[in-house]
This record gives sequence, structure tokens and C-alpha cells, in this order.
Amino acid sequence: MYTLIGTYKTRAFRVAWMLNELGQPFEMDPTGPRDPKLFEINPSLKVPVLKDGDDYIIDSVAIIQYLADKHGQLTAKAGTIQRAHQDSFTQFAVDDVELTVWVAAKHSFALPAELRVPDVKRACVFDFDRAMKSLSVRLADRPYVMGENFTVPDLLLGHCAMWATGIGWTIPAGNVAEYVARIHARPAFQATLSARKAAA
Ligand SMILES: N[C@@H](CCC(=O)N[C@@H](CS)C(=O)NCC(=O)O)C(=O)O
Repeated sequence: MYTLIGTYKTRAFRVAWMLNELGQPFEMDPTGPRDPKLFEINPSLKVPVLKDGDDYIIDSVAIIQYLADKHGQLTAKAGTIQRAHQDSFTQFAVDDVELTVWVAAKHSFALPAELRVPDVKRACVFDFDRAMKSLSVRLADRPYVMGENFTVPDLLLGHCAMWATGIGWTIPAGNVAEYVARIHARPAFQATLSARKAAA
């Protein structure tokens, strides 16, 4: 069985969601960020970490893509044009969307108080809005970014959207809001949300 190290408040949420999508049982080790005991596994002291057998995998995107490849679900095959397009959306989710929310979060609570620059958040909102416009065009009338099938980048974008709304940002009405609602209606997302509430 997999062990997922991290708490539901962190990016461990997205890994738990992925495991639930795949129907893979796992146990949760609720070690929080910056716990010194993480050092042996991840010198950055960051979570999530996935323990698979005797191995530890760090970085949520690497973990999620690994799980998709390993279980042959929610991904195009490596080495195909479809996978290149899928990875492009994954990179978009991380660079254009997650970064804006994460920088804003860092300057709200994650950084030591004396290092926070509250005005940075205005620039983050500007970049987030630009990313949402781009997503709207790239998504067009497809249910998921790759078409009919839910894949890795949809999960990442759905998680970032949860973070964004959690800090009061607006998902634009129209195809993007409908897309996010579709992703958040997935049973595996709802199950993960319930587990997060139960763990709080
Ligand atoms: N790229 C990494 C980022 C991991 C990360 O920053 N995790 C946060 C929690 S969501 C953390 O552990 N932060 C501790 C820190 O920044 O010192 C991933 O996707 O897993």
C-alpha cells in the first residue's frame, strides 16, 4: 500500500485525490512542511512525499504523473503527441496558475512575517487573470483540457482552482467556471474533500 506523507492542507491533497481517482488504497502520514524528520527524504523539507515500497518520491507533479503512468490511467502514453500536449497543459498549470496562487499564499502566511510584501498579491491576481483568459481559449468547448478524458493537468488545475477560490479569487464565468465545477463534482475530488474536513 502507498503511504502519502503530508497533510490535506498542502499539495498532498492533490496526490490523495489522484490515488482516489485511481482507486488505490493508501495510508496518510500527516507530517507537516518543514518537519526536520523529512530531511533524510527531502532536504527541502517539503511535502508531499509518496512512499512506494522502499522508495520515496518527492514533488507532487512527479508523483501524480508517475501514478498515472504506473496504473495506465488519466494520461496519454509517454512519447506520443497527445502526451506532449498533455505535458504542455501540466506545465501551464504549474507555471501560469499554481505559481500565482502560491506566491500570493507565501506573502499572506507561508513566509516569515517580516519578509512578506503584500503588494505582490496584486501582480499575482493580474497574472492569474491572464492565465484564466488563456485557459478559456485553449479549453474552448471541451469538457477537459485534453478533450473527453480527465487527465493529470485537469487534476492540477482543479486543485489550483480550489486554492484560488480559497483565497477569494474569482474563476471567470463561462467555460472555465463550468470546467472547474465539472472537475470538482468528480466523486474522487469530493471524497478527498471529505477526508480533508475529517482530518481538520
Ligand atoms: N514543487 C513541490 C512544492 C512542494 C511544496 O512547496 N510544498 C509545500 C506545502 S504545499 C511545503 O512543503 N512548503 C514548505 C516550504 O516551502 O518550506 C511539489 O509540487 O510538491
